Amino acid sequence: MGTKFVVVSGFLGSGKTTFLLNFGKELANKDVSVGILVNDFGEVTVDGETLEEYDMDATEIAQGCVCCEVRQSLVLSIRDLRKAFDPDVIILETSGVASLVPIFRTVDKYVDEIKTITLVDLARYDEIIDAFEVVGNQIRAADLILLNKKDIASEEQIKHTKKKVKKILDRNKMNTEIKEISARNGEGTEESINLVLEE
Ligand SMILES: Nc1nc2c(ncn2[C@@H]2O[C@H](COP(=O)(O)OP(=O)(O)O)[C@@H](O)[C@H]2O)c(=O)[nH]1
Ligand SMILES: [Mg+2]
Repeated sequence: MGTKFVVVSGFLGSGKTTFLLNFGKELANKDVSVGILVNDFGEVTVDGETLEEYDMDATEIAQGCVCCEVRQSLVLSIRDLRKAFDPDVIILETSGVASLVPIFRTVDKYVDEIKTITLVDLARYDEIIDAFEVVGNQIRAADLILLNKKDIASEEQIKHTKKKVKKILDRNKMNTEIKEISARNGEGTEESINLVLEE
């Protein structure tokens, strides 16, 4: 199989790192080799030992956002990963405010396929969506939407957020799969693996 590139997007604190560590481990368990690129500075750090244990290799792209000023280092990081061990899957954790279209354009000619997974924080959706247009973009660009932190969200919050996300999709005549998960409990990996490994 050629290199598949998975963009994990979502606002700062939505649970991207928490999710992608579980996702990467599950892929590794299926003998899929994984390289991870991180362009975010959240609460959960990507810990080298965890990654090594599962044959994953992580590179941090610091000093700027990969969607704009450090596009070149994104390309270089992909090349380095491919040279080092040619992973089946490269997962990029975007910075919470990244625009995705410039990333797709940058990466397109270096990978075989791009899939985007967007995390949405159920507990904080309202305050974020109204303030940041980029969240709408992340939802529209997604191939799979994971509504995260269902373990701490109320029924009301889940219903409300789902409705708002659906509205954005409907407006754009999109029918993207939406799943409520708790990344902390390791959920969402199965749907993501299906998305990435489907032919
Ligand atoms: N309750 C709960 N907290 C979560 C969940 N997923 C992530 N978090 C917490 O949310 C915070 C931000 O998570 P992180 O993965 O760093 O988000 P990122 O900034 O998008 O990478 C951390 O304190 C996580 O432990 C979840 O499913 N439930
Ligand atoms: Mg993070």
